Amino acid sequence: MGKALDGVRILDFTHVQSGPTCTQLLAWLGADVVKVERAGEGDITRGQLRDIPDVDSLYFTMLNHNKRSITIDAKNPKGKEILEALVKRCDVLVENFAPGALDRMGFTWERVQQLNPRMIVASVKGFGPGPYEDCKVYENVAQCAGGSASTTGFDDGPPLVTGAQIGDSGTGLHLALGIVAALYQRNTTGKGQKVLAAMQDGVLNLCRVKLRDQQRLARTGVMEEYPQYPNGKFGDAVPRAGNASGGGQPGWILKCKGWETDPNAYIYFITQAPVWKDICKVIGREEWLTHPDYATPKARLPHLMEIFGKIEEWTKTKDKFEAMEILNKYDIPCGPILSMKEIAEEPSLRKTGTVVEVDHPKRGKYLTVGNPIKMSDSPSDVSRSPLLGEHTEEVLAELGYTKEQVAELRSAGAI
Ligand code: CAO
Repeated sequence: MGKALDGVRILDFTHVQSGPTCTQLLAWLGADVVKVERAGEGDITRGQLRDIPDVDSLYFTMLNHNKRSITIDAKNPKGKEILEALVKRCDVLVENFAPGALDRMGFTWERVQQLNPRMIVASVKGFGPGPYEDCKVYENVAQCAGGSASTTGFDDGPPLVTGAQIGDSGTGLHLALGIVAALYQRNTTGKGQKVLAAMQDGVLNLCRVKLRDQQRLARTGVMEEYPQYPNGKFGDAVPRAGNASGGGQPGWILKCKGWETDPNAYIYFITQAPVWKDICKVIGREEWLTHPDYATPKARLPHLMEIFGKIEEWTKTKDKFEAMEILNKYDIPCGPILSMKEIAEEPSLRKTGTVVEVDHPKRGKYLTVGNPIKMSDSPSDVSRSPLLGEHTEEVLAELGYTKEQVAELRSAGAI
């Protein structure tokens, strides 16, 4: 079966996490992704957080599936020639260098356009145009600058970063969408364009409900679904909401049986109004159904923490899976707090290809996250990440280089 992006050629100049997430997705959708790396070290993540000496790290392997790797020294004149040939041949150049690095290599937008007017140049940067546009940025900087950290955590604690890599992987996702849209537009215009996804913007896009709340707070001075209501204080900026639900349905994380020893014996519990009757029944608090403090969603708002405390008395008597089973019978929305160990071992995720076992010639078998986007006519197979420069000769042969020329390039330090 064909793939959605069959025939699309990507010149992949990405490194670390944000850019590689984007090009990995495009590769899973069928694009031919050729990753350019420097000979010797390659993408810095190959050597970071290694669990096996001298073997590409999981950090690298889990972000670079389905790609080919070619080593080119972009600052060597002969290396530059190879890159120019690749620019002419490819549809998209994706990069996430520090600001200005691609220009310093000689690949300005104007030069790329000269070489290939159909080329789409897609970039991740930390910030868009403005005071911080020249800054280098990593994940947590973006989480802090995009509004996530100030709105994550508990009211009495410091700002918190989240484990979900919304700055890097989140921005890579945004960029991938921009690239696919630019490819689509090129069908009618015949021209490439620049695509920029700034990490601050990507994080803010994912935090848009908090900008919603900022405006609600400015207008009303209070947000009734936040844990600060009714006894705490609101300032002039959106406070940290602990585990409160971001939507209109109050929720909280509650202890389950075993919480004393198991850090993940918890469940997320949502007191959705249409199932309130069932919640009261399940936890044995039917008197709440007629009590004026609990009977309606509005009446419950000032008592939410007390209500969750009472529900927790019930959840503490069940393990998280038992609680799920009981609550699901009544369509009460809830979710177990799953550890990474539990996720790695979950058979249904293996079955859908969301968690995949991959074989690597140097590290052996390892687990990775497969393509979370499932398409009925464009299934994704996950193939291992390339070794450094594994496809250099193959790609150069496709560009018309002979074996002798490849040997010359090697002795000139271009590849
Ligand atoms: N041949 C020759 N030179 C190469 C090369 C190649 N194949 N590949 C990279 N280089 C050079 C670049 O040209 C650059 O050189 P100059 O500084 O002389 O122009 C140099 O390598 C370093 O690139 P860099 O500045 O991008 O790398 P860094 O490790 O110093 O910074 C990072 C890393 C991520 C902070 C920076 O790239 C960045 O801010 N990127 C944009 C935002 C981003 O994507 N951040 C998330 C990263 S994922 O956590």
